[in-house]
Amino acid sequence: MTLESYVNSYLHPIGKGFFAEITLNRPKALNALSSEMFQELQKLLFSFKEREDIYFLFVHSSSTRSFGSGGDVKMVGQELFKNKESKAIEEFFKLEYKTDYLFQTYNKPIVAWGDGLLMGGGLGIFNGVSHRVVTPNTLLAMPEVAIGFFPDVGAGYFLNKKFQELGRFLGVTGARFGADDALDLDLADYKIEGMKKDEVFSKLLGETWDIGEKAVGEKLSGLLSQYALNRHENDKKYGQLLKCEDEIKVKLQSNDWKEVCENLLFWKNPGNAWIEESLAYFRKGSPLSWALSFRYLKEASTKSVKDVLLDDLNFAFQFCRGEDFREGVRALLLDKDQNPNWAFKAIDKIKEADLDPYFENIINRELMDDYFSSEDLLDQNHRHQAFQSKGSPQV
Ligand code: QUE
Repeated sequence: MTLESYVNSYLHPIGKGFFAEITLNRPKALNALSSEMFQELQKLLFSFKEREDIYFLFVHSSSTRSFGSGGDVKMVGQELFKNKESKAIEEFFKLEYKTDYLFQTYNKPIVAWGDGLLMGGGLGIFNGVSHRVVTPNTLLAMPEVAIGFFPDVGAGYFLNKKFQELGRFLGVTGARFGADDALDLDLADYKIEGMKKDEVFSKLLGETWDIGEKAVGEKLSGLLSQYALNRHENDKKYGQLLKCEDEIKVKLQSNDWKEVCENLLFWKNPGNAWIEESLAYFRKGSPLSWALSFRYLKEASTKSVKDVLLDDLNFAFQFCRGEDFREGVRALLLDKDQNPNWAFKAIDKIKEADLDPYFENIINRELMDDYFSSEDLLDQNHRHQAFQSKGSPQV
């Protein structure tokens, strides 16, 4: 392939068929995912879907530094300064969450090699696949509260899968975590040394895959398990989160966002360096984002992945109308002064009535539901129609 773009693909012939390699290749932006990249990913996933001669997909990054650092929120921030009703923003979030939905519901096994940064939008894609590989160098996070946003890309679904209080701790603080925590919380399936990638790849190329759809997934599981690093058999509390499971649960167990945020703010001397570090990330975030994120994650705990992604779309548009998201992107990613001027300076200034409007529906949910399930690549039927027509009643 001579033309290098942000998303590259290659069909590797094996036996009578192929496996499809997809490479995320925007290393200068640490693979921040743009609208064009989501469109390209959708195009590839749709074209491989119906082909019986494609056994499985392998998604990875051209750089060991990052599988994905997030969505291209720099673009979103820049657009927000021009026009809060920007069509480019509307299209971006529609494309992003539809791509997440496609990965979550794909009909073929997908191996994702999640080395380096695995944050925000990158984690959204990663979490949708059937075979999730992390390495000892993987650094995961849902860091959006730092930019006045919320844990999106299906986090209401995947952070709630196992140990809900621990998942919510990650979403509300933006804490960085590692491969072992990801395995503990069912956010990854295998931990393999990063430098084994070529060896694993060659192994996959040398195998027979003309064995039936179901057997392909099982065979992949077996092969990846052979390369996986063993966890200490007798030490279930291997990751950081499970080591502090009881303490975190006590702080996060309330249903009341204000109580939980205060528990975190006033958590003095936790006696654990990882918790200290996580609380430092938390304190830098937007108080309004803490409150909204906690309530959002809590309410998402019983929802399907599609409902969560449709909620994400609605919530993202609500955040675009507010002030903190634009301010957070400005302070951290555009001007880089690291000094956001948040709408609410403290959690005790926020009232339930400040949160309620964010939970009102402003999208045309039925149309967006259809859009998520359609293979309409050019999006002719859904272009710029995310919103309910002005003045229409809330559904
Ligand atoms: C919180 C975030 C993001 C972030 C930093 C945060 C995020 C994101 C990026 C990012 C990183 C590198 C880039 C880029 C964006 O940083 O979502 O364009 O080149 O995408 O503290 O949520």
